Amino acid sequence: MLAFSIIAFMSLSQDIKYKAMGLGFDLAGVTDASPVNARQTEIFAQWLKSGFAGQMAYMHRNIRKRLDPAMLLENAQSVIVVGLNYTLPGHEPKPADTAAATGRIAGYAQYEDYHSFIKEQLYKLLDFIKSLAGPGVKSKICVDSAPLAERAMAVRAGLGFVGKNHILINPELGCRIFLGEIVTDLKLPPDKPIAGDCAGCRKCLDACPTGALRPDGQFDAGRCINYLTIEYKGKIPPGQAGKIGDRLFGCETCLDVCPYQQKAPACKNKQFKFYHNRARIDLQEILDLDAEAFEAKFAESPIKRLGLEGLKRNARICLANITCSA
Ligand code: B12
Repeated sequence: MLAFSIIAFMSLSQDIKYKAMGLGFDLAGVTDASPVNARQTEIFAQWLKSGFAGQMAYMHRNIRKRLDPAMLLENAQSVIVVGLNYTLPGHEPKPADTAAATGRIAGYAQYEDYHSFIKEQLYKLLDFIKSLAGPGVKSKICVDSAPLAERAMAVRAGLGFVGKNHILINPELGCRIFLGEIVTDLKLPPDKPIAGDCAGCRKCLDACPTGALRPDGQFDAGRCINYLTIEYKGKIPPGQAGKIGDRLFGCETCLDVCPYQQKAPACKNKQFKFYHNRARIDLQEILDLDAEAFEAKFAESPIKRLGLEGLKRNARICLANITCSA
């Protein structure tokens, strides 16, 4: 009887991971719902204390929840972590065909908004889990916005390791991996972390345009171009605006230069919508948009969250930078 239960427990976990792959995820693993370890708690506390969260006040809230999944869901036992590879289909951002000044769009924003896409797939995975384990299974789905240390969970569940660029890297799939989780009261056998590291490589530190990747290993989000162009509210200080160059929305330099990314396969999920003409956008076109046209153009895109005024602010900075460097 005991042997049977162990086999059922192992096979449920295998079935869940197999189903996750069938739903179009590239990685799936399980960790227990224990808190993050002391070293990671310390990294997080130090990060907040140093002011590296910038204006992201939400990072100061729900700290205990963020570091302990059991506080997100009563009687939580396991965290199922999935990864979606978003390496761009094999093409380089095309230089503009016209003389128009264009701004660069980070790879992730050339796809539809991953939050809604991944959540939808995780709800399907949850339906599948309930069909096997019973409708009473309690769960919480998390994709980015929930207070959960997603990278720490993904490391424990064996999806990859955290690199010097602070990104969870999978040795086969590279850096462009979105994460999503189901925190559940179902007890599942945990997977083991996988081996991997950056060894002596420091390409990301050298390439970061703003020094957000600090030599001491900390990450100063306040300097990161993702933060400045997407999260930061108000006028970007001139010293920092100058370093943004022609990046209209986001930055992935620390991912692009990573040796693991050079051999990464392209995203194979055909349901995850990719906009082939979005690597660069005409800056004047952005400045001419009204609210209705903005809504229509970016309805399903992560760019929508920034809002029209934020995007226009970035477009003006890019234009000024392009003019200065011409
Ligand atoms: C706030 C935030 C940001 C901020 C701050 C980024 C940062 N590095 O902290 C800004 C706006 C700048 C940002 C940018 C980006 N983000 Co972001 N972001 C988050 C968010 C909401 C919280 C991250 C956080 O807790 N930061 C605080 C620091 C201290 O935590 P941390 O770096 O994750 O470190 C933890 C562990 O990794 C571990 N740890 C830290 N360092 C080390 C080192 C070693 C050696 C080890 C073993 C462990 C370890 O301990 C820490 C405490 O648990 C998460 C979603 C979530 N809920 O987790 C997404 C998330 C981290 N972001 C993500 C992405 C994709 C990006 C961008 C690539 C955006 C883009 N252009 O595509 C950039 C990458 C910038 C970068 N190099 O990190 C993904 C990362 C996926 C991945 N493969 O790692 C996440 C997980 C969202 C998701 N669901 O997919 N982001």
